[in-house]
Amino acid sequence: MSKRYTLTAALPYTNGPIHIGHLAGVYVPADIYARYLRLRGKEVLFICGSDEHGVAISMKAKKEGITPKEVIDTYHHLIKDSFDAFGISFDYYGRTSSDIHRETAQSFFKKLHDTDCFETQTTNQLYDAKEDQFLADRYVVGTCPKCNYDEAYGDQCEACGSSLNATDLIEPKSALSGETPSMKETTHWYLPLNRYETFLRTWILEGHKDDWKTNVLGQVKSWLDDGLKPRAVTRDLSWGIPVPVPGGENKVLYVWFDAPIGYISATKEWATKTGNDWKPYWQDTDTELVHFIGKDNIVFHCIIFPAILKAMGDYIMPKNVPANEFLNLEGQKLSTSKNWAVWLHEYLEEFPNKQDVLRYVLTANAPETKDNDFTWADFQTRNNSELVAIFGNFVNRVMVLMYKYYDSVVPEPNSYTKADKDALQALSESPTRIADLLEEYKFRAASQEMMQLARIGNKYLADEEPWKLIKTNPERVATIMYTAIQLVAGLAIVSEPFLPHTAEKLQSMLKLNPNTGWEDVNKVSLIPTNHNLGEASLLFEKIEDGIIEIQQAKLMP
Ligand code: B3M
Ligand code: ZN
Repeated sequence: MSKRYTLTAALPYTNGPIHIGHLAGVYVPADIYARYLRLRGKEVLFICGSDEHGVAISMKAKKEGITPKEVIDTYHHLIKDSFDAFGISFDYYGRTSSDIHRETAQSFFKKLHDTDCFETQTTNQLYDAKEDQFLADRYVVGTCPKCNYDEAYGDQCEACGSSLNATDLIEPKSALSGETPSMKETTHWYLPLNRYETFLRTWILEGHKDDWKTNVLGQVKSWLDDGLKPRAVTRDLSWGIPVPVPGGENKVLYVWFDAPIGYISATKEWATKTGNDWKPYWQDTDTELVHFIGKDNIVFHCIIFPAILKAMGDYIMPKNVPANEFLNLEGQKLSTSKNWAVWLHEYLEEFPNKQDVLRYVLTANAPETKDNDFTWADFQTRNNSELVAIFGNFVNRVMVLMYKYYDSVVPEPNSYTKADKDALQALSESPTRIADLLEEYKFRAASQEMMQLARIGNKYLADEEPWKLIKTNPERVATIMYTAIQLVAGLAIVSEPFLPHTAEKLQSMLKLNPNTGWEDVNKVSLIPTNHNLGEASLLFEKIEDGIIEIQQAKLMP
């Protein structure tokens, strides 16, 4: 394991709220990994922030008749607050409209410009004469030349992930007027990605062929095999970071040039606020940099941003980019515009104190290797038959019996049977099993390994039936209850990355020593004899059909 970890999560656009697709694809896995590394005592910097430039925000502002600044302020605070309430444990959450970000992004551009890393090209670009607006990025929609998806944008096709030039689109239409665009000459600065083809091929396709996910390697390989072309990194737009060199008047940085630099500017803001140095997190080869993103962002995090960092010279490359696929909702693609989504801020209002239920369901069904589906029925089943019936039931029975038989003071064990030893063996193995999976970003499997420990505890108690022995064999019951409380304590630790709110509640119920760490779960005596336990309270509650029907009805048009 490395000395230091810089973990980044994709900066959400401030043109709308966060939904379960963002959570499942990016933020829950990133948070699980950050919490796990902290539990292992590692130095972790978990960075995110709002992505506040780009055409999507200008279009939202135009549609709502407000300014882009009003749009970003509304959604920056809504998004940040909902992440906080959900328990996504960023160390810092910045925003790309900040001065420090503008200065950082402009300094990147200026250095690359002054060291001849750019080419300038004067070309004919798509133009909407009616709106007197060049049509870049989401200002133009058309058919993707790669996969024929008919809602591809000027810079990217979200269906196949391809990065596009607007002039590549088939039958382009202005997203502003619906008109077919004309062409107009303009000059931009281009990052010659072709210069980095050999570097990228060696670094990724050879260097990471065994430890990067196949879906990521597959996309990178297809772009490299197609041949990389120079990519415009400036735009004829008004909303964005001004181009800081002569000739850049009325032009701004392409949002995907500036946004990833937002990870670095947010790190600088964090360092200033905490009295730390930002450089080790981005320029020290002892640091492990991991980007958590969705598959539509692979090209920007595996090709374009690494090329920018390579050109800048003294930056580290990401150790991994474990991009997830997409999450669908009730069998259909999540859609902001069609309001076919479960919004995080609404979930938090309608399911207060059930953050961990959604975390668990989104992890257990995570689209790690292929698109996957979220259904409210599955949400209810996972809550009722796993979190309530296994995890919650096991913990509650142990705590209640401890109170009933021993007034919540942990008894002295006597001789162990094979069943006791098997249960304690499973406990001692669980942290390594879970850790091995988390180290490979297999969060679904890791969450099931954690749940398996609860299943083992639940079955152990059901098989040993202490309630039938308490009158005839109290010595045996003492050993059973001592063994069972060790499993409960182990769960309180290994569940923390997945179910942080539940783990916190359970650790205080157990009055667990706050210094108990991941490594301690390997030992048998997590909770010593004569330890005073706290009061039991239910960790989860059943979700009734009616509650689910309300959510399903909300989705119906
Ligand atoms: N704002 C999110 C998206 O493409 C984009 C990520 C930026 S990460 C630097 O939906
Ligand atoms: Zn496509």
